[in-house]
Amino acid sequence: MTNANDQRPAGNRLPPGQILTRKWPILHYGNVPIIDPARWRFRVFGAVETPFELDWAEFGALEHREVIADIHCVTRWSRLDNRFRGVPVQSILTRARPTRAARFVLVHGAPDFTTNLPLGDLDRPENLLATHHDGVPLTPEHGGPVRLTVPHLYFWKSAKWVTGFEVLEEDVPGFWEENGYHERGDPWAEERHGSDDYLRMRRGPRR
Ligand SMILES: Nc1nc2c(c(=O)[nH]1)N[C@H]1C(S)=C(S)[C@@H](COP(=O)(O)O)O[C@H]1N2
Ligand SMILES: [Mo]
Repeated sequence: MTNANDQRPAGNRLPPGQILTRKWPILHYGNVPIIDPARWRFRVFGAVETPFELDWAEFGALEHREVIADIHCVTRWSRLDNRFRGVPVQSILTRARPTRAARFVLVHGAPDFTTNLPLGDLDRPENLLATHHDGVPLTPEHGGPVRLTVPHLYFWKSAKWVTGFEVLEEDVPGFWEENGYHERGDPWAEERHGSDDYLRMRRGPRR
C-alpha cells in the first residue's frame, strides 16, 4: 500500500485556505449517471503508440493497489486519509506508451465531462483508476464504478465515471477549466483560478 502523504511537509497536511471535513461531500455538474458494468469501457487514445480499450472484465483482471491520500476540493474542504483502491494509472500509461511529443492528457468522464492535466501530473504512482474508498465500492454519487484519483491536485481533476484518457501534444481546457478553474490546480500553491494566459487560450478555438 502506498501512503501518498509521506511526501507532505511534516506537521502540515492542510493546504492554505482549506477547512477539514470528516464527511465526504458530493460535488459535480449535472446528473449522476448510472453505469452498467456490462457496458462500461475505458479507452486510451490520441498521442500513444498503443491505443486500447478495456471492458469491465479486462479492467478487473489488472493488478489493483491501495493508496492512502488526502482530498483537497477547490471549494475549500479537505478530507484526510482516504483509502482508495484501484488500478494504478501508471500501468495504463505504460501499456499505452505515450509518444515522445505527448505532454498533456484530457481525461474524459460520463456523461460529458472532461478535465485536462499535464502528462507528468497523471503519470504518478499514487494516481488510481479507483473502484473503492475506505473498503467500500464507490457509490454512483462518488463516481462509481470507476473514478480517477489524482490526490496532489484539487479534486476537480479526479474525474468521476471516468471513461478514458486522450493523450495530447497541446493543452486543451476541460470542463471546469473552461469555466475559470486553473490549468494545473496545485492546492499548496492555491492554483484555484486560471491565469491570464490560460483565460486567453480558453477563448481560442474549441474542439
Ligand atoms: N464526471 C465528473 N467528474 C467530476 C466532476 C463532474 O462534474 N463530473 N466534478 C469534479 C469536482 S468539481 C469535484 S470537487 C470532485 C468531487 O468528487 P466527490 O463528489 O466524490 O467528492 O469530482 C470531480 N469529478
Ligand atoms: Mo470541485
